[in-house]
Amino acid sequence: TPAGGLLLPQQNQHRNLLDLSGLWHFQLDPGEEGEAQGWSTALPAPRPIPVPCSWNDLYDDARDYLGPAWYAKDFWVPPGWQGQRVFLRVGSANYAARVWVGGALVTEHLGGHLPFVVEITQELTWDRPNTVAIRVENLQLPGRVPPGPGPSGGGVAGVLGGYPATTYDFFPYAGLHRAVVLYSTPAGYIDDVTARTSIEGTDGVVHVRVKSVWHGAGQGQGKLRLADLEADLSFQNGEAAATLRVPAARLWSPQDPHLYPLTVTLEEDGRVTDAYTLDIGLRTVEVRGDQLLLNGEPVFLKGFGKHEDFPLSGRALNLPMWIRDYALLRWVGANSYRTTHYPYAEEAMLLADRLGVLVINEIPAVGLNFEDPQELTDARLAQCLQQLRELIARDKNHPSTVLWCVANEPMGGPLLGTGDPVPAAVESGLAFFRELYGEARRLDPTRPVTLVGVQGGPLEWHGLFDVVAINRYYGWYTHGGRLEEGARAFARELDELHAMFGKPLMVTEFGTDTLPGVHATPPEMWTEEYQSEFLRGFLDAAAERPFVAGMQVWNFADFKTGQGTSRAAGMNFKGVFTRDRRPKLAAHMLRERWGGKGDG
Ligand code: GCB
Repeated sequence: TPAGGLLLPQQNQHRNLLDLSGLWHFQLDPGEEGEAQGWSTALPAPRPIPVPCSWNDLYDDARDYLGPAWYAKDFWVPPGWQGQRVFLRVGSANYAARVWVGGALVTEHLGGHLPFVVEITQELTWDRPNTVAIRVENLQLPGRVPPGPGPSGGGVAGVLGGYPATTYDFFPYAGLHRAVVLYSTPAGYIDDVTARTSIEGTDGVVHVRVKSVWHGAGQGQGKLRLADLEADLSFQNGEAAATLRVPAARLWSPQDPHLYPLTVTLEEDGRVTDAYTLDIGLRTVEVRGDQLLLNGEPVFLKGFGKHEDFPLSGRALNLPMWIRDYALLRWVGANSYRTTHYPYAEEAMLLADRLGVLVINEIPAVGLNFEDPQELTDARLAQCLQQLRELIARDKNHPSTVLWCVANEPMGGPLLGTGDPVPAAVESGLAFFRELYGEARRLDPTRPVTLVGVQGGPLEWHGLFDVVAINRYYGWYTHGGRLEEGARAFARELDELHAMFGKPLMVTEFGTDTLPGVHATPPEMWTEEYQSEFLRGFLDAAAERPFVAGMQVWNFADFKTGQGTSRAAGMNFKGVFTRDRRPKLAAHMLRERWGGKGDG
């Protein structure tokens, strides 16, 4: 088993990669009989399913299904891989997974949206096909993250109602949402690379730590290479570090998202035995006073909260969707988004690096409620810590990630100002978030960390973080139909929060449900005019306040939710684009305001 690195697998002259995406066998297991019946070697009545894909939109009986389901596929390992170590990497299994190869249980993993890896060299056969079986189970349980509906109800979504019941406001899509790949490495291999960048004068400084797994004594040599720069790596107990200094560096920014390829090699007896290349960006992010700085200059995040959501493919990697979404971000003049409410596909992160998009990168901690019993809170903390470690391991080298976010709208009592937060819940949350904040900074001291707060929620929690991030719906969930009053209440709260914390402040959600094609003047709730005027009012209030470091509209596009009385047709209609990416009136307003360029 690897030491824990989550490097994106790559093909080169030392390593191999085989993507198992495509058609797999699939079977629901409502009676939970698959393990006892040996489904790990063959499914008795399989239907075809694509991987990656959510299962929900494909078969009627799968839509609202909660329970285990099995995926299976036969594969050959290319003969040229013999003598190498072979690993299986699952990009995302939502939610709990167990994996068998050749009928042997090889690993288990809890939590969607993040990859896991297991070495399967010993389990493979070379003279006949191998079988991989993955049991994916998607129960909404209170001790998980995101939690299933618990003793205190269903969080925000509990208030909204909804079927299937969730603590969050999006459809509980499930399945193998990203690629399952096989890859091979030499016996001694590069397991992890951490590149941290700083700026000194006009130099870009790259400090690189490498972890390797050696078949010998854990010592060895290697090299770092970036353009024509080179440094030696000398491993002690599998670890080595070196620093490169790039003179007259071309810094990474949304205006010029320049990437430098960084190559790490291992050597034995002067011969290169393993190599790994990643593209890095030279840039810094920091908070100073009430400003967020990128490369030492104040930066403002214009953009959206998003979802990985599209008809039929559900929450799965959908490259056409991503390419279109990046084109539309450019069209509308946005420079950022938040990965609401879970980590997005690695391909999306690579594109953000390349296209110069700033990402607030969030773990799947949505629907936390600190009125629940302490043992649930403890179980959730353990999972949040695991998800944070996995996310930082996966995404730490992406220049596009400028902020880690450890939770969305944790609850500590009544919602939306209908009562005061509950003191014991606030205390419990303080201990929880102090720990998460500390872990994020320990794992990655180079990026600020935030928590996204709900309207009317406990303000104390924000004090632990580098950036104050808030979701506000004055004019929608409160002050309905009264846009001006809502905007004034919003502006007042901005000033209060600034006086209270003196930190950069971001509005990470603000928006209204908007049925495309429905119009009214004067604006009325649910119409395109109302959305456009609501967003304008919030943007105006923020524009007068230099401590506001970002405005992200909720949402980029309409998205699927559970069924309920407050979500027409099982959709959240707060998108400025429809689910099939057609602009509403607000998209044109934003484009004018944000100086959108290009033709999408
Ligand atoms: C929120 C949540 C988001 C919901 C949104 C809404 O505050 O963070 O997940 O979808 O409100 O539309 O109510």
